[in-house]
Amino acid sequence: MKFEYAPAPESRAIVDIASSYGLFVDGAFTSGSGSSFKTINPATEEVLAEVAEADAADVDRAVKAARRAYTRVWSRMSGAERGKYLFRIARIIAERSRELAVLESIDNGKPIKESRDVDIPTAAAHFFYYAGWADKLEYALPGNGHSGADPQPLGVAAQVIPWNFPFLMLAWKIAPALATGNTVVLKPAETTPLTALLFAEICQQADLPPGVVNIVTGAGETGRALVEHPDVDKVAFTGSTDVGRAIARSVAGSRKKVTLELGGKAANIVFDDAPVDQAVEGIVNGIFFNQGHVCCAGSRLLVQESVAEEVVERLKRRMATLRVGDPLDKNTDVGAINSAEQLQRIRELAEIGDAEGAERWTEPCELPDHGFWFAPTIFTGVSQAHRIAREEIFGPVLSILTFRTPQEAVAKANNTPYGLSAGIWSDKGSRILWVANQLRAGVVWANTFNRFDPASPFGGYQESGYGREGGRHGLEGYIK
Ligand code: TXE
Repeated sequence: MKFEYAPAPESRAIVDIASSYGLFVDGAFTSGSGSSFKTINPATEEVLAEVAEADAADVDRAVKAARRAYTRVWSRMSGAERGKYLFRIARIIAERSRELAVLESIDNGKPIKESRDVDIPTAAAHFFYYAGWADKLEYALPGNGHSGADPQPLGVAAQVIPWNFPFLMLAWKIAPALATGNTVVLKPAETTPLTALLFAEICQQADLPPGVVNIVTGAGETGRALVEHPDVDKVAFTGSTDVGRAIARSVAGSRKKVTLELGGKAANIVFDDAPVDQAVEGIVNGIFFNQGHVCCAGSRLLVQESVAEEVVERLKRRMATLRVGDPLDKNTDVGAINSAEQLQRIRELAEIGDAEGAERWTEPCELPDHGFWFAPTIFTGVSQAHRIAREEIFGPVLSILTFRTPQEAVAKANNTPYGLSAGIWSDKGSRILWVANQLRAGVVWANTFNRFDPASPFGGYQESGYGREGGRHGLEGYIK
């Protein structure tokens, strides 16, 4: 495994990062209450910008702006007109995709080949997809009365998103909300606010009516003020299970419709008849894509005992070829961990794995002492009782367990409080179908992993949350 850091100044030069940013409220950038926080480049610890921290009064201004825009403009507009704005936003995202990708990699730490080929194009695809829905939802003209069966928007949506896919999560949240006629106040995560602020600029460029999208930056307190605001009709949250639970409690009994997309501990199940090379690629993609900061990461490998040794050996050989380092280098496979806190969490859980008796393996890789880095790591000899087999690590750490029969694989895969995703690797269609039907997971991939499409619904069971995002099902969270 190789660590490589050769700063790529030519890519850095295509983004223009201001020294400070305000909030985006009612179509304009404003300074807010006066407090601010710093966002840093996790690969270097360099301060990128000072960003306004919204307090409850700022959040209230943003919700009021969203309410005004909803009542006066957005809910009165025909779906076809709303669709035009969404198409325009989608086109601008596609046009500015290089700038967005570089900014995302600088603020988040993810490899540029991922932000360039996955995050930003998939975000644009979400806007294109939901733009297409906007004029296919209503049966009566606005103002001419609706039949009781017509889908109606909810009103103002409060949306809180995490740091692992900052721009893509924004698209997952904002595109269906606007298509269905809602207006939005969105809070990006405190470690990755920059692409959401660039999106605010894109809204201006698209001439989106003021107040339809508002961006309030800040940490958990800002998020709390937003989701608890009494004039919010919908809460959409992606983040940790603990915060999701707190939000569900705080809005219980109110009129707010809630969707929660929380953590996961997905099983990636490899049977003895699986195409091994393909499966190894799927394992690597499942856990090392985006440094493992993925709610649906294949963080538990369940491999059939008869092929376990071979699969683990091939996996180690493949891991030896991974390049860890500069997120802006297009050859980088594994970038920086997003924050010092997340790095600490990963280190602690890996140490718990050592203490519990699992065997840690990582290809030697010299990491620098600045920036936040964790080399791709696997644990063998893991049992179901181990904390590294039960808890979400949210880092490039794979726990490997074995099984003998398909029944045992299913029992182990389902032995988790989560239920977001799973992967199956086998050459036998009947086996894939049988296993997929037994798994308690919102998304099941067969002979692939981490595939996303705007037309496919995504979401979990149990402690992975409720509601679906993406596809036709993604509209349901935003209509009455
Ligand atoms: O999440 P938080 P953190 C998991 C993952 C990770 C752990 C902690 O296991 O290690 O959570 O990450 C906002 N009311 N996931 O601490 O705190 C916060 O500002 C309203 C899985 O970063 O949940 C940010 O915008 N909002 C996950 C967002 O919630 C609040 C992705 C997520 O932060 C709030 C991220 C509050 N009381 C972490 N407190 C996934 N499902 O993909 C915080 N926030």
